[in-house]
Amino acid sequence: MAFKLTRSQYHDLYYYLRLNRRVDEQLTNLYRQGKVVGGVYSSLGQEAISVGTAYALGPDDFLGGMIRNVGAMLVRGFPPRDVFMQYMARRDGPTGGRDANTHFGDIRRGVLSPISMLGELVPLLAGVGLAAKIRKEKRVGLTYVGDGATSTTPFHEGLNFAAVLKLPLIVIAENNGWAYSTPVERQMANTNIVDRAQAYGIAGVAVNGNNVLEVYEATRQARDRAYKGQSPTLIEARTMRMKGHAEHDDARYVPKEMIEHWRARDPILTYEKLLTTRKLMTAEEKAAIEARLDKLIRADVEFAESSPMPAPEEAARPVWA
Ligand SMILES: Cc1ncc(C[n+]2csc(CCOP(=O)(O)OP(=O)(O)O)c2C)c(N)n1
Ligand SMILES: [Mg+2]
Repeated sequence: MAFKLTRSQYHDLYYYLRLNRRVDEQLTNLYRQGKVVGGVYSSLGQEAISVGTAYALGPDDFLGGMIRNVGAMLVRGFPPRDVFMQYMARRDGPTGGRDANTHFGDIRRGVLSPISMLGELVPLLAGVGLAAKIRKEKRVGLTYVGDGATSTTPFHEGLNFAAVLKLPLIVIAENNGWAYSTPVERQMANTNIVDRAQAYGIAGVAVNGNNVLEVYEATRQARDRAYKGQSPTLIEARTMRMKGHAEHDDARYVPKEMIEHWRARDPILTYEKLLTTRKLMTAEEKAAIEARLDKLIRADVEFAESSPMPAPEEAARPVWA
């Protein structure tokens, strides 16, 4: 690794991977208890991408995530209670029950709210890069697209715009094999998304999206490249969507062997093994992290569940139009 991590940074990465997984599991529980308003979009198996990319950013950088990037929001400092309240549409949640799932952000945390229309965050984060360039501020904009989202017009427009102006932009293409029930080979003729970087004339890197250190390293390098005004970067992170599109979808169209193949490459177990082999985390340290998570998740679920539903007359108040 070109960027050396301290022992406590290795632990941070582990903490956020586990936090992402614990929040995901909790959301599934709340959904099955009928407490979630709307769907639950799992990030199971994709945690290393959200965590590794967000952890590689600096405090002044911006990111805009999609529904599976809750891990990135946790790294940027949102507490789990915000995620739980948002999914349950509670009064004290980030949007006070007006929007659902991960559809919230906070400029002070450098987090832009997701946009449902796939690909639209690419021109938006290119705009963040353009503003930074004009103001001569050291700042990069990072966003995510799924394999399906790479077929959209704004993905092309945003990336081409950033390429021509050499804007500080990083686009993470999460190639998880599926866009709803469409497999990647029915989505594109060339399934190497990273090849498109060459067509735009920008830097492109393909990484194992289930290896948090590889994801982190590629993003750190992309950030340096962006700061120097050298080139935007397209990072293709190869992974697998381990559940259906959302909790209501049992993914019966996904071959079982494909799930099994990737289950054996689980990003958290992979990282755990690495930390143990390299003697970077003891069994006691691991247990202490899990105990900290137990406490946090329990307290935040309790807090979220005791937040009331919003008052009906408040519904249209802080809404734009
Ligand atoms: C422009 C646009 N078309 C269609 C949809 C409906 N839609 C939401 S998610 C989704 C699949 C996305 O697949 P992918 O980009 O691979 O992301 P993943 O769900 O795998 O994370 C679709 C078709 C949308 N939100 N926006
Ligand atoms: Mg996909």
